[in-house]
Amino acid sequence: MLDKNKLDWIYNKLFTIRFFEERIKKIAKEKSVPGYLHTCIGSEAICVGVMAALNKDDWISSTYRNHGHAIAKDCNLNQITSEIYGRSTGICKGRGGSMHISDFDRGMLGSFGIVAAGPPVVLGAALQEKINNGSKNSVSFFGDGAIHNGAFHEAAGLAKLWNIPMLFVCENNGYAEATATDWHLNTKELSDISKAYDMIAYSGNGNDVFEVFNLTNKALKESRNKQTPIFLEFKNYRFSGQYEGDTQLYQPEEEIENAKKNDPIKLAIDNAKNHNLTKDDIEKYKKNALDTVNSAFDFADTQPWPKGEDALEEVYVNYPREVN
Ligand SMILES: Cc1ncc(C[n+]2csc(CCOP(=O)(O)OP(=O)(O)O)c2C)c(N)n1
Ligand SMILES: [Mg+2]
Repeated sequence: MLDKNKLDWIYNKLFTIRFFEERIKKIAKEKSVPGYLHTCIGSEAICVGVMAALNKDDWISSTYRNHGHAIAKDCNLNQITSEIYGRSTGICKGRGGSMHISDFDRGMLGSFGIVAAGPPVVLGAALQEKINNGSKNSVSFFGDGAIHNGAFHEAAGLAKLWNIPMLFVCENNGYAEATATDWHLNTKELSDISKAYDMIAYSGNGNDVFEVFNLTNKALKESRNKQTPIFLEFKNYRFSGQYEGDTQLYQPEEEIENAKKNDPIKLAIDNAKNHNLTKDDIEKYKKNALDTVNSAFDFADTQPWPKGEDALEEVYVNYPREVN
């Protein structure tokens, strides 16, 4: 049985991510923030279940569908929201926007708009841990679409060759942009791809936060004991479009309705009684999460914009000339 603090954390995070993304959907319709917005409704159990198995300073990488990973990695919600609003108090000082939330202090090595850009970065972090006898875990999140990208294969091949303990966590949400997974897959099961690298692989129900948590715990231990990478596939469903504004005409209504039966938030609520949680507990989690989300949006909306004269700060190269 999980202890109460862990359960509180898991349920608070699940609701926070869902309410946050629902609010993002609204602001996307209003077109009140710059840039593309991608929501992770349907992925909450993967974000929370994996992060519940990690320590606060473990390394992760994310994708453009990153809000849930950042929230579950305990990045500051006010700063995340400010970043999405492009404000100077954002987690990357408003320079990255929604798709580029990173926070090295919390092990969030980056969110990448480029598909499969994360695995090689996390491989580097994990290699460094191995060389320095470090104890931090290393986990790269990516989508089903990323398994066709060379960067994923390079990272997978090297991780196995160098005996690097790390997790490759694939969120198989049924779609890569408008292409359904069974249209783009050239193996019977997605996780079969790991066979090319003789890599251990497990698949789990990405809608069940407790299954995700248990499988991640098991994989972390095995990966460390055997000094080997492990591929984890979590199956779920992408309720949102590829981006906010996507008409989703390619996702049959019946398919969406069926997937709703396994909505990760619904499953977590159904599961609450098995963890001795009451309806009151659930209501408290919801209220707490909604208050946190509302105050983050209130905060972000009042924050100052970055100053033009700061545009050349914190870039790789500062040119020794005045910019007018
Ligand atoms: C290297 C690269 N190729 C193509 C794209 C365009 N693109 C953006 S999202 C996407 C689909 C990725 O799908 P998946 O990995 O399943 O992630 P999901 O959106 O389902 O979370 C593609 C091909 C890109 N961003 N980067
Ligand atoms: Mg996908």
